[in-house]
Amino acid sequence: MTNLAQWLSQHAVDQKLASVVASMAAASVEIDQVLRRAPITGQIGVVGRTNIQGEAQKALDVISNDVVLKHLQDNPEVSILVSEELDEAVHFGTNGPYLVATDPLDGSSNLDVNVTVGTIFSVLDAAGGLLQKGSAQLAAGYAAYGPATNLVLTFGQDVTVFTLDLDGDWVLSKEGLRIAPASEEYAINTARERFWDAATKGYVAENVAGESGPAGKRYNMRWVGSMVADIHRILMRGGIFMYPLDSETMSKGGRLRLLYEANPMALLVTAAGGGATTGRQKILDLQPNDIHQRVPVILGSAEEVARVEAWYERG
Ligand code: AHM
Ligand code: MG
Repeated sequence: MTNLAQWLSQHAVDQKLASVVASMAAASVEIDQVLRRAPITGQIGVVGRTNIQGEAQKALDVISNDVVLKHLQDNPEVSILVSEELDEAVHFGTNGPYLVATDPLDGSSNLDVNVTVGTIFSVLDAAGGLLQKGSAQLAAGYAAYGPATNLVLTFGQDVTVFTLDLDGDWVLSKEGLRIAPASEEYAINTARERFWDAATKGYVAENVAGESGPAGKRYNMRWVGSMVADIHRILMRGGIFMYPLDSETMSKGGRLRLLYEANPMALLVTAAGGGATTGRQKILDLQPNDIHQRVPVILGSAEEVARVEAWYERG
């Protein structure tokens, strides 16, 4: 069995960068332990505050953010932290070469029902400043807290999966993960259909038509409502995840956030051979203009993403 520390040293990952990934992995172990006991400790529910996105913060959002903050503050290689739960970027006052952008606990509306949630992170060169394109990411990953807790990691080339052992060790479980190019599964919040644009409507209608429509095959729909859980399923067995720009999210630019949701997931999916687009532009090529900027997100199996892009080209 190979653990994360051994894997990082075997793959000659720069030691400073490896330490940042190790800090996020250690924070995720701690968050995992908090989540597993939350119904006992009573750490469920909202804290009565909203974050800068105007969303109610859950107790576990705040706790998870504090855990990540503590681990990164203790790592001299990190000088800047951007978090979904913090209005402003935090400058640690060190010369650490790295910036970390994170959603400490994504999918937190699922917490009270014990559904998989996750910690998403992106590592960038701090010298490049706060607003860097996703293509500049040096590493990205997420921890998915489910029946098993997984750490899914990329340095831009390959995707590697680790599983949390009972003694708190991340054990290597899969290397060279590839997303199946073809799939019969799509994930989108269909309750938003009335807000959709023509491309989204057209693509989903083809899928719903199944074998009797132009797609020529039957589809299934799966939507957890927790991005980490949906993307994890797609990385494991193919599919497409869509949170497109629609008439309701238009004024905000989309639903999901570029720096700590879309970009790290786009790097992972792309490194696994999939596609990641807004519909009109590659997510990794977007120039951010705000640390909490929102964007449309369409990612997953290459053939499905190409079909959606073709719909956008038509319109
Ligand atoms: P969060 O960061 O506040 O948890 O929001 C992100 C979540 C994603 O995990 C999920 O894909 C999406 O928002 C669900 O949105 P909706 O409730 O509109 O289906
Ligand atoms: Mg989130």
